[in-house]
Amino acid sequence: MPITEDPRTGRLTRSHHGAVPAPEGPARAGILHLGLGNFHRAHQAVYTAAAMAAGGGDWGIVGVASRSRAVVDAMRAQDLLYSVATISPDGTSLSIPGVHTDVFVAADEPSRAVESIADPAIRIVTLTVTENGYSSSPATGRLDTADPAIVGDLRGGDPRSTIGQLARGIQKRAGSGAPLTVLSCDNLAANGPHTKRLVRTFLEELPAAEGAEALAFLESSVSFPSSMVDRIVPSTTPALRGEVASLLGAWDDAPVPAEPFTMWAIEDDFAAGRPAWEAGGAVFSAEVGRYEQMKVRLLNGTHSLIAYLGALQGAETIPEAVVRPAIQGAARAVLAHEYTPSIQVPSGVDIAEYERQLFLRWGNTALGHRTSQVGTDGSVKLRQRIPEPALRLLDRGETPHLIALTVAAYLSCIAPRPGFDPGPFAAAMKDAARERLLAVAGSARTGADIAELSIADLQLFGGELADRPAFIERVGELVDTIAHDGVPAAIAESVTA
Ligand code: CS2
Repeated sequence: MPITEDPRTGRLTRSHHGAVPAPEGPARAGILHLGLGNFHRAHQAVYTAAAMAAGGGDWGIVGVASRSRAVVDAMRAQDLLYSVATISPDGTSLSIPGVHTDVFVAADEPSRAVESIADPAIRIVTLTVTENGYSSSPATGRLDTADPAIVGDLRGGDPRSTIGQLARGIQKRAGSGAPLTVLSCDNLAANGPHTKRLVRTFLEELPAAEGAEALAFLESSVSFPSSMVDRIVPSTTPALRGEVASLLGAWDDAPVPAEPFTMWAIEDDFAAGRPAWEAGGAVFSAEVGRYEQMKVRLLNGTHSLIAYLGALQGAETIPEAVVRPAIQGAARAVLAHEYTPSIQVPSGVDIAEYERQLFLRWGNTALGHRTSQVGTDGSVKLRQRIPEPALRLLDRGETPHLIALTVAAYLSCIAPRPGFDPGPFAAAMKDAARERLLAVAGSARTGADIAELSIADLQLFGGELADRPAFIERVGELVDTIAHDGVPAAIAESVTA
């Protein structure tokens, strides 16, 4: 029987008293957050709660969901509260951040995001809109001015894209001149300058009479610090709601599961103040670029490899995948030979310890992080994770065998050749490029065709890898090995190559 709300205990609200009390919450908002997903609720919200507990300040958060109503409805019915369930094999503990002052769905209140960005009381706009949410072209990394949402937002009216919302909000805010910080918290390299470049291009695309003031204001008064965020946060399941209800003694319709590990490295460049996030353990550093590379390659790049190989081998979750000796061997090899040598380790970080932690984190069986979740949106995620370390080896005349295996496993999951069944967990991966890739796979005779069409013709991993025949050839061979001889053979070939 599904576990549902119990009328005797009722919903989580501000008057909830129990082992985990509901906090009072901030009176005023200073932050607008775009992307009210689980990650934000278990990461920035938790740091903000710690910051306000330690140092006060008007740093309440207005959370904006782009389309999805479920979390907004649940939080509204719960005085804007929800619990974070920190899950390890030793057990689950709950906390209630309680830092939101309002939440809304952008599609339901189409002008509100722009109005809020323009409101001088809002001093920081934070973003977790995923790699997919930046409207940048995978081939060039620049604003995709052919993207229908961007085309519409440039034309006028209430913007739908994140970059359109930011640019139109900044345009409106220029009138008051109140400085603003835009803080990207997505897994993108140099996410601060990247976001700024996209917003600037949007404003430059407007007629000069419309964009000039906003462009001047952007340069003088809006800062875009980079940040590296890290915490494994799966989706919410019905089982989690049941477990939380019994621990909390109240029904929470929108709890978030998260691992115990959490990290946030931020460049300290805030135009209008900031919360004391260091109270929650955030690191303010001039080396955020190094932190980003370390995280996006070592954690995320290897995560993708584990997810695609795991799904192809019938593993539903990351811990089920990484416990398999062959997959674990591939993960260790990609770290040792391809990712770790490509980074500059931030000062004070013990890289051997960081890698040891990665395997403990991936192995967290209680968390049940799904391979299909990590494998989703590979076309945009891999673009961030693989090109630079692959190019570094190719430039030295070496082949990045395990990065090639990552791409081959991805293509085998998303665009299987006719006759190859990648299994249900691969089928559950969502990807905006799936249809285009499937069209390619349908006419492909060999792995080489699929590799050529996706990497060179579609430039799925950027323009530079599109020009590297050695890499494309290796990916093609591995697609064939996976289809003919299976995943273990492809791993064995790549690890010993
Ligand atoms: C994962 C990330 O889904 C994915 O692609 O690699 O969401 C990962 O769990 C987080 O970046 C961890 O901080």
